[in-house]
Amino acid sequence: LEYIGVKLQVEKEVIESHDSFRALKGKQVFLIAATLRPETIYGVTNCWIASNGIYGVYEVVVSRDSEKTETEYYIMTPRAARNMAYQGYDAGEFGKQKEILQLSGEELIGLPLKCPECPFDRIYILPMFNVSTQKGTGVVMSVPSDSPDDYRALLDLKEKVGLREKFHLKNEWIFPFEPVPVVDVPTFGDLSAKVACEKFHVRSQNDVDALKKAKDLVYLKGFYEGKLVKGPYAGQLVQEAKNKIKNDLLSQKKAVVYCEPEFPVVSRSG
Ligand code: ZZB
Repeated sequence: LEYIGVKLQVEKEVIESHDSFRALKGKQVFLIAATLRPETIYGVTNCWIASNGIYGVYEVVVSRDSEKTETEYYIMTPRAARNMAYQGYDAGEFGKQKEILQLSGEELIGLPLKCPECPFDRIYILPMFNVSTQKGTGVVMSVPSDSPDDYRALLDLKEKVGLREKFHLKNEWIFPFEPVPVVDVPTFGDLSAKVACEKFHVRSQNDVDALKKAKDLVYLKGFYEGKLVKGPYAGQLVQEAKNKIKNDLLSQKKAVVYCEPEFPVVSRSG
């Protein structure tokens, strides 16, 4: 399975001031969000991680010549880092990942990020129960306009003060962020995740069966009938624009390719 890994940069001030990032002063640090829908990047509102997951910061050589080597630092699960080390994202030796430090999902919550092409200057890392550490990179870009999981999880955080308290979430990380129309789907409109969640009576992010139905429906509709309404390819069908957006992100170094072998995955962390 081939994902696009979107590079969400941890804000420089955080790297300079945060105690756990001492070893990374002056470095470029990115969370790598695995997506199959790169064309929805224009509607990202936040980044999801598994609060009970284990993550690491990994050193990756991105270019090398006789003068100097250029390195970047990627945050993802150890499992994803191992996979990446076999895909040209190693620290200088094929198949070897170099872990700089480990971080718990909980420590990542609330960090501000810069997301390429996204409508907000900064977005925040938030917890979602349906993020699996056994799939992709364990980091997900949230697009509540087009992903039912994201739509419902963001709404849960807005509606449930208990959830915000449990994870010590600040209002400013959540409330300014509303779904942004990106894809228009005939009969569904431009917030298809909301429509699908209402159609299948999804009441919380724990409603996994209803969420699955909602997701299957909008995946199909969005891909075959969806038309972009945001970004440089607005007006084009998703089918036509998807690969152009993917190639733009890759050539502008805003994303990397991330592959993983196909094997049975569990859909929940833990
Ligand atoms: C942005 C996005 C926008 C996504 C959308 C979906 C949709 P699949 O088919 O289940 O493999 N994802 C990636 N990694 C994880 C993870 N570790 N745990 C939970 N979810 C994960 O789906 C791949 C999608 O699942 C990815 O694409 C990512 O969310 C999420 F409008 O990225 B997507 C109808 C779906 N719409």
